[in-house]
Amino acid sequence: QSSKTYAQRGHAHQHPVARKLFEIAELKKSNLVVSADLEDTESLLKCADGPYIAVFKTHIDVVRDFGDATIQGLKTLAKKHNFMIFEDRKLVDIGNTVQKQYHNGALRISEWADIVNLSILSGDGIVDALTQTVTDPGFPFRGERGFLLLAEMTSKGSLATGSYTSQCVSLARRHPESTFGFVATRALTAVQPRDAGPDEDFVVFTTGINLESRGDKLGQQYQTPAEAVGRGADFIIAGRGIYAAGDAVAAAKKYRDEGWNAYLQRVGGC
Ligand code: UP6
Repeated sequence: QSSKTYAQRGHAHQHPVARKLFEIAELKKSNLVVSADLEDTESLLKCADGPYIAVFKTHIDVVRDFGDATIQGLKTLAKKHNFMIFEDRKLVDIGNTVQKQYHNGALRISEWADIVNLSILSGDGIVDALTQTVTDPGFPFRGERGFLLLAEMTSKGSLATGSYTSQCVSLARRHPESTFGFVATRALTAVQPRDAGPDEDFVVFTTGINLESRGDKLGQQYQTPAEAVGRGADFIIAGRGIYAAGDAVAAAKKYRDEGWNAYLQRVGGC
């Protein structure tokens, strides 16, 4: 895990999305990702309309009235509050298919999501294909889009372990122009460290964050912000802990403060 500050990492990072992400985190003193698994545009946008969020994570295919108003609303709020948008789409298919799912298509992910995540179950092809899409001279958001690999999962019995996880690290190392980090439960720098480049700095997003609960009835497993950051999370992702709380704004502030204090402790800032 990194003991450098977000400011230091932001200055040095080769990926523009990671640079912007660290800049936002530093400015807003927030490493909080709100996972807004809400099912209509109005609730989704209401959840995004707050000051504590560094990244707003969506599952856009659960929004029953998804359309232009959803996209415009998200973009306007991202500008107003200075946060990035992460579509948790977990793309997984062959290269030719994911290109269509990511760019254009029904969800128009490339148009509004700064970040999207991929599962590498299908092998290298998915990362090759989407890297081609975002680096194509005709792609309208060149330099503004980045990928995370889904290297581990928080659900009980997850198969994203062992060699699957180390393959994610190897693949990310081969695609620094598009891929800047992982969704994982811990820092993965210790995975095959001999292969690591000198300036390697993967950004770790950790799901399954909750202050009140250790899990749900469907196999989700939680850790606290402090536990996650202590294991190497750079950005903590909380869903129901925030949006299902009585006062979601107060809950967001609480998670923001916990995540930020844990980060300060890790980098020796308090
Ligand atoms: N998510 C996980 N675990 C993973 C990957 N993704 O929980 O390994 C996603 C879920 C959900 C969010 O799809 O959007 O993170 C967790 O929500 P919760 O905090 O309400 O459990």
